[in-house]
This record gives sequence, structure tokens and C-alpha cells, in this order.
Amino acid sequence: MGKAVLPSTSDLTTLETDILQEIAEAHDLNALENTRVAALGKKGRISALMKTLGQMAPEERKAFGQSVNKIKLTVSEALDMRKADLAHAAMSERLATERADITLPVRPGALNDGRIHPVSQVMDEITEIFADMGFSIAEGPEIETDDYNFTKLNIPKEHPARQEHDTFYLADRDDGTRLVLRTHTSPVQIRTMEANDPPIRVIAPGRVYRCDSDQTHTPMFHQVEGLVIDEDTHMGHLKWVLEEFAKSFFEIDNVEMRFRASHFPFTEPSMEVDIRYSKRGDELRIGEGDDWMEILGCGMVHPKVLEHVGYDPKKLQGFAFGVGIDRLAMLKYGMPDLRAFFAADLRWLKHYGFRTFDVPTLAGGLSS
Ligand code: 2NM
Repeated sequence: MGKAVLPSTSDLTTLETDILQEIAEAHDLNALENTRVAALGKKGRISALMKTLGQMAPEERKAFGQSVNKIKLTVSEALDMRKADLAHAAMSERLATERADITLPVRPGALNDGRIHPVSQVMDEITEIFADMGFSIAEGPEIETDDYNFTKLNIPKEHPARQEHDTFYLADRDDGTRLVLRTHTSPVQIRTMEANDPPIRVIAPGRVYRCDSDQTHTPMFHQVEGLVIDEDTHMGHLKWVLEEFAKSFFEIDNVEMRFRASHFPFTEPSMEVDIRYSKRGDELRIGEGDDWMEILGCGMVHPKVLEHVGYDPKKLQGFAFGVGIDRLAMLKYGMPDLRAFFAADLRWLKHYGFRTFDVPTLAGGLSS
């Protein structure tokens, strides 16, 4: 085997200059990586130098090894610096060329084409009004027990509301009881009273079901019921809350209300509430004219209902009310046919529906 030609000190200097030059000239991260492999990789030029150490005389080997290590360090540092420079340049290039124009209008599409159903809109309007008065929103199951839908509400077994032709009953259960589709959201108020101590201020919006179908009735419809319970809540509070609600909802300064004596099993006394209105041609005007229109039912919660939820009727009292949302929506937005509400006709929804971002707020306007 012939004697290998060992590298000299000036060879080392040339090598270092060469590699640093290559690093400086690497124009992107890929090129730089190739340079690194060619210099420091397993088969790279600096690694090859290390392999010649074995053939050197010991005194030569030490000085030469130190020189190679110094080159390795210099090259590594140069690589790191160049890498950081190139990464920074790449980011600057992207920032300069890739632009998001946030002044562009929203593209036509689902967000623009879709509509909020008037019932959803009116439900949002109503919850906004009551939330502003300090009410919380309560929800509960649409499939209820006979107990929660009727008995606890002081609706006796022989009451006409329980009859087959008004209530959707589910099949009998093994224990002889049967579930019903709730006929009002009152069971939500019962559950709220059972689970909380007074004072109570809640509204319960949601779907309710009654076996009834004609021009003005659908078997599923929407209701909001309200409940206030405290130690000294009285009918004056009830009148104020309902009047404020009507003014906000119809977006007028004056609504005249008429409270007529009525009867519900769960309230005593019970009242039906009419508002003054006029109709000229197709145009309805709320708050003026000579006609009265019934819009809701209300009353002071019956002592028996309070007892059923474990409240002491000698210490606590309060009022409750119930409003049909679908009818209010028809009134406010001039939609004549209730059945169109649930026909899922896109042309109808396009005409009467609300845009996605038309969120009703008292500050921004309920319907504007
Ligand atoms: C109405 C009319 C009058 C009512 C009563 C209750 C409860 F749970 F507190 F007893 N909730 N809702 C009520 C009272 C509902 O709807 C026309």
C-alpha cells in the first residue's frame, strides 16, 4: 500500500475558505442543506479529513486534529447564521407577496343566501327583551310526564285539556303511566321552582304540541311562558312587565292593554290580555283604533301549584304568563298564513326570513 498524501495546513485554510464561500452563496434552504452534507455529512469533506488522522505521527495528529475541529466549529456557526438569514428572507418574501385583502366584501354563498326563520327571530327578540329586564332563560324536555305537564299544575284528571283530542299521548308504560308531548312550557317553570329557591325570574321559550290542525292551528307551535316568584310580587308588577314587553316588542311608545277575567287551573286570579289595534285594509296598527286583540294569558300562580313545588304559599307568591310566538310573529311581520311557517318553502323563507347578521338587540333595534 502506497503512502497516502496527508493534507497540509494550507490545504485546511483553502478548504475552510471554500466551504464558507459555498455557504455564503447558498441561495435557499435546500442549497444550504446540500452544502452542509457535503462538508459535515458522513462522507463530507471535513469528515474525510478526520479519517486521515490515524495515519499521522502522534505529535502531528494533535495539532492537526485541533485545526480540523476549529474549522468544524466555524463552518457549523456559519451554517446556522446563514440558515437563520434565509428563513427570515423567506418569511419576508411571503409577507410581501401573500396579501389577505380584508376590505373585500363577503362572497355570495350560504352566509348570504340563508335566512333565519321568523319564529326564531321573534323568539330571539322576546328573549332579548326579557333578558334585559333581568329574566333568565330556562329549558326543559319536550316529552313530559303526566305529572309535570298536568298534575303539578293543578290540572285535574277530568280536565278537558287532558283529553285525547288535545294531547299527544305516548304508548302506556309498564307501570301504567304514560308520557305526553308537552302541551305548554309550564312544566319547565315547575322544574325551575323545584330546583331553585326564590326569587325566581325566568322565561321558558320552546316547542309545544296539541292535537289540533286548521287555518289558525298547527299540531306543533311555539310558546314563551314567564314566571316571577318572590315574597311580595303582585299584579302591579305583572301589568308593568307585560306593558314594557309589548312596547319593546311592537317597537312603539304606547300600547293600551285590557285585562279580562278568565280561568286557568294554574293561576288565581287568571286574566286574558288584549291590546288595542286598528286595521285599515291590510295594514295593522297596534296601540290605536277601536278593536281589541287577545295576545296572551296570565295570572297569579295558584297556591296549590306553589305547594306542589314545596313553596309556602303564605310566604311566597308570584305571577306567570304565556304567549304564543307564532301568532306574535304573524302580527308583527304581517304574515297571513300560519301553515306557511312549517311548509319549508324556500321562496317563503327568502321573503319573510331574516339575514344571518340581523341579530335583535335592544341597543341596535329588534327588527331593523
Ligand atoms: C299561561 C297563562 C297563565 C303559567 C303558569 C305557570 C306556572 F308554572 F307557574 F304555574 N306557568 N305558566 C301560565 C299562567 C301560563 O299561558 C297562557
